[in-house]
Amino acid sequence: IFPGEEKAWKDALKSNEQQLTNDVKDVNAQISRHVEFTLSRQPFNVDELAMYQASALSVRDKLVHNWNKTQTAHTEKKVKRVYYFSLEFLLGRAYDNALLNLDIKQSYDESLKQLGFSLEDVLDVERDMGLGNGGLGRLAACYLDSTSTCGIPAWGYTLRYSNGIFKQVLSSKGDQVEIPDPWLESGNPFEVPRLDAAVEIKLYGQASRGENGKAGTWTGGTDILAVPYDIPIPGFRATATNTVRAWRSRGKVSFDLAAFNAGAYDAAVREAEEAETITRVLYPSENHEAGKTLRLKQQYFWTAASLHDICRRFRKLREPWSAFPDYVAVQLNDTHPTLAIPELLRILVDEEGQEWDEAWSIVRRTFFYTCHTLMPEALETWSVDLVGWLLPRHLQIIYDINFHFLADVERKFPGDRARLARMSLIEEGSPKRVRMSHLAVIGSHKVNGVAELHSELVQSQLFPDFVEYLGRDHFTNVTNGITARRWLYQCNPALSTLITKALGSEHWVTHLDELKKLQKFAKNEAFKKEWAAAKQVNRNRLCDYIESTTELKVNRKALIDIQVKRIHEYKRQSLNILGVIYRYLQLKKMSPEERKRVVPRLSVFGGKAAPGYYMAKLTIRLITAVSKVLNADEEIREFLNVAFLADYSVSLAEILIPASDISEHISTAGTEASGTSNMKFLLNGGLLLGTVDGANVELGQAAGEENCFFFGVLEPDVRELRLRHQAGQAQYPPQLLEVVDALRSGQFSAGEGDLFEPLLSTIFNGDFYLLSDDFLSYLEAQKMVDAAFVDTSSWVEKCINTTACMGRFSSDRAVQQYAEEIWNVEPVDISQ
Ligand code: GLS
Repeated sequence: IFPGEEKAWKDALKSNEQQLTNDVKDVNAQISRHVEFTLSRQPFNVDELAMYQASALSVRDKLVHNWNKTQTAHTEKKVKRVYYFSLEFLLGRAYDNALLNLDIKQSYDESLKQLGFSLEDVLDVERDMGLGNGGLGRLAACYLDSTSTCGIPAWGYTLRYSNGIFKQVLSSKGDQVEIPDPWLESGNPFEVPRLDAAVEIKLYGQASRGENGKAGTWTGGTDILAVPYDIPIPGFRATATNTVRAWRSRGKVSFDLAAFNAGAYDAAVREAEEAETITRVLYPSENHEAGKTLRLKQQYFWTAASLHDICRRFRKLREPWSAFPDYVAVQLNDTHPTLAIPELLRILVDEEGQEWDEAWSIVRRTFFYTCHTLMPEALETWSVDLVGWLLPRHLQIIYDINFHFLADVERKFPGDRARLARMSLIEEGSPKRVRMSHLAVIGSHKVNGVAELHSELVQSQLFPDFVEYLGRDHFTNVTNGITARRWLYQCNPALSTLITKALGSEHWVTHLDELKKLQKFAKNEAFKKEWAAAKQVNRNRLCDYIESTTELKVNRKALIDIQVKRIHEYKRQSLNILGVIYRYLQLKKMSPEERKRVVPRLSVFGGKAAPGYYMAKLTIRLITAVSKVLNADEEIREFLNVAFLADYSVSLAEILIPASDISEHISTAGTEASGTSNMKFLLNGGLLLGTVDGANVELGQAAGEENCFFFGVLEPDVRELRLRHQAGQAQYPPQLLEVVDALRSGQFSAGEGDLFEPLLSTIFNGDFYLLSDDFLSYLEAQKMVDAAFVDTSSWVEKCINTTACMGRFSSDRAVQQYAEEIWNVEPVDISQ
């Protein structure tokens, strides 16, 4: 396998390996080599950005070394791999994570000191890889981390958006303003461009069916290039290093010379520009037709390029196509990658000459689908006309799948036309639409929900017909998980150090169940003191952050109550802020003496609203308006203050999560599929204030209900309550009306009494998210939080016991469960 002399290669590679050691002197040399030769700079003009780039590149060298070993081992052992298709990978920053996973942070700290820099400042130069929106994207990142740590051969496939999730800033009035995040402006030292491995992807054109399920054709159209950029994902103290491969779109021809020579400069680059647009932004707006087309283009471009890669890898094995599912498991993260199903069929039937039935059987053994929602409207559909225009051959294939599928449904449930209409891949109407979730369900081997309650509701509410048709075994649950590397070890050094000291080693970082052993310290006064001290370090860090980025003055002794997540009506940030207003109104009525007996609060919010989501944006305005009033109220602000932290991101979460005393996960029952920040907060010794929804249920079971604050209506009652609202029979508690009156008086909007009316009117018109039904029990739960917090000793005991029970919520457990129960993929030992 070596071109030229084997010995020459082996000696050279050995010498490279020897240069990767982690003695400080060697690290100095590695970094300075990148300064001198890669950046082509001299020591006198190395600023923090240059030091970040050079030192990060030296870390990348180490990652690449492990990565090559990993890929060689996987190839030699002909292992089965899992391919995680996710339109979002919210990786955050890579540098600190790599230093910790490779156990080289100390050397780099010392080296940078010697070279005249502070590691902390250099780490701060890195920009977040914000290639996602929220929980779904961060889950994908946690799962890749865990596959590497657990030795499971995996690739993540995604798009390399040149603008990730927008940057959120607040206007002087307190409204969300979106600005672009060109995160690649200064390059990304953690990615490896693979310009030689570009793939051609076709769009538009003409298609024809083959006879009797034989090969069809797809001709004409436009070809664009998909160029892969690889990001290595290191395991914790492990050689195994998996990959996230992110595709960038390029024009096949960078510009049209003939048009250019004729002076038509715009036309000369138009085609290339159009191609580049595909990976310009994450989730283009769907408010207009062009946005919808672009989204569908993104989905096809990404899945087709990824499958092309996977098939190329498979062909090298020289195995028959029937063996494809023995080497390949593709996990579809939500419906976004569902076009992979007809695309693989197209490859098998049109390009590889497989018979339809055999091809369909291969497809159904290859794919697995995770559903991440409960909102029927969140299940994607695409207009048939749009699919046919952009992907004419795929539309034929989808119709053919539907033909066979509905014939089979008819065989099983003869004469049930209503059922056929409900289950069809095509929704009748004008225009007709392709139901991507139905295609994902029938084209996959297994469908899973992401928390126990969610998986039950997926079966009973979203896909009951499919449960009857495919059987219960087709559906399963894998409760989400989070990586303890980033979400405790890295983000909370104070608590991690204490835990390691108590447990005697860092073994817990990869075996999170070991935290159970903390229970025996829950009554140990000295340990509790240290625990509380660690929390105070984290609270101080957050308070410093708040005071340096906002105009707020905060009370460092206050109970810190955090709600950070995407802003959405179902997540009910509005319930939280209405509760804050109620608390404020009560504080105003108290005498100074009475106030001193109240537990001081700092309520922290963070999260982005979708740019076109009016009600979510108004909620942000309400939170910032309340924050302004409270902060200006000198007699109240030490007892109650509100901070809205702009531009919530993975890096900001790393500061927020360790600092909470309680965090709020208060969606209307039956609306949040799982939630994952709930797991992160509890792992970091904060307590849960939540509804009986998503993974809160299992978190409560694990931590013990005595350590959580639950409130609110239960899922089975939601329907009935909604009907009652529709019938105008709802009751509005006086506490809520008091808050509404205050808002209508303009007390929080400089006299503009109707500013928040659209938000309030949702409560009085149907109250779909049941704010009025949950308001009193929410206030009660908050009262219990205050009462519990006063008893510091028992509070800390609750926190320790909660953290101790979080083992089950490790993403290591989750990916191992996927590997065993769903993918049938084995871990591989790279050292052998
Ligand atoms: C989401 C759900 O809304 C979350 O409840 C869930 O934790 C997450 C990961 O499973 O997936 N679905 C989605 O579209 N975005 C999410 O964050």
